[in-house]
Amino acid sequence: MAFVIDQIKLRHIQMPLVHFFQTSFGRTYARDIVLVEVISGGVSGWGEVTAGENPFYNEEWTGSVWPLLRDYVAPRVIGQEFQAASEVAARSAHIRGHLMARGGLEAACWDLEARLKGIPLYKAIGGGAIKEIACGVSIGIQDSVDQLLGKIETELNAGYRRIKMKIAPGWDVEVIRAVRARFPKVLLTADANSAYTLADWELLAALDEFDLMMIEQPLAHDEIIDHAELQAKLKTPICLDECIRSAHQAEQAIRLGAGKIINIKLGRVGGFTEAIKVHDVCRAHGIPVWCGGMLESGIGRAHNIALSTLPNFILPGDVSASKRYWKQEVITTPVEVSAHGTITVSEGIGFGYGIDLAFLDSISIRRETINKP
Ligand code: OSB
Ligand code: MG
Repeated sequence: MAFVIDQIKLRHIQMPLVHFFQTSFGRTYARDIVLVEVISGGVSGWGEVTAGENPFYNEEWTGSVWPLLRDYVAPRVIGQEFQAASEVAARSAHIRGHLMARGGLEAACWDLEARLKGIPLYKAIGGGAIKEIACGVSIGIQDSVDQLLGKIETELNAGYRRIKMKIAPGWDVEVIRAVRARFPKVLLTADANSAYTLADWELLAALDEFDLMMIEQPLAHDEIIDHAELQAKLKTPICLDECIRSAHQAEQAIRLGAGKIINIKLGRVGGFTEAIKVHDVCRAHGIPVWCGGMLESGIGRAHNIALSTLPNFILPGDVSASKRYWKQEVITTPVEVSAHGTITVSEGIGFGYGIDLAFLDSISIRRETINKP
């Protein structure tokens, strides 16, 4: 369905996390999130930019997103006629990197298209093969092993199907040993967020004894070749996160044997159009995928749920209940997870949840409207 973007609204919100989240690259207490609203004929589509507060997961951060969208992406899309949301990403393909900023706007256009058609977002992207999303949780580095064990117990009692724990040098082999001893049967994974190098391969190989479902992005954020070398030395499957930014890179990584699983994040690959391509490449090669998370508000969370309905999202993802992150949500009905660890996809129009505009306004610290010239 053709549309012209009349207006783009950027909004920077601040939301404290219920519990800090620590990875190998740092600790986060509160999120600073840029939301993108694209408006066509009075209908709004919403997207969330998944960049972090600092350029530590990748090169983007909350502060880089705003000028990139305002000065480089908005002028290329505003007033343009698009036949479909799938055409939007190509309009900013000349920009190097900044995929999360570009992806936030692209995802907003898919939501807009779904709303203009009066259908749920998951249908607009060609999803719906899966209607009950299997959920895992990602648990950050804690102040003590006891705290970690307590958190894992809480999440398992809540019904989550897979536990991912963050690891880093000094919080790895012995911590995983303690977790495995306490929870011998649980589906367990470890995410290093690029904290190791190939020189650490013996330490990583020592994790083989714990029967991890996968180890996520052990090596550098931009490294595929070293992951291939490492995978050849490990029994544990490697799952790639940071280093897969496109379907082409996914294809290269698969060809080299750099991993056996890929985590797809909407923002990291620049939006739905590329995420679907990554999904399709993996599916064609028999590589299972799962949906990663970036501590999203309800808007990004709802987009992740839509994405997770594509058929190759075989493994439990990092998309979990709103209440694990937020005291109050930006969507009118928080995302909930059933006692058997699933999210039921919403049949509502667009991303399928209402937006609490009054609450959004109350947590917005910066807003800017870009109009058609
Ligand atoms: O590597 O998956 C990651 C959070 C921030 C940055 C990177 C990652 C994560 C998570 C959290 O693991 C997943 C979530 O609960 O949203
Ligand atoms: Mg990860």
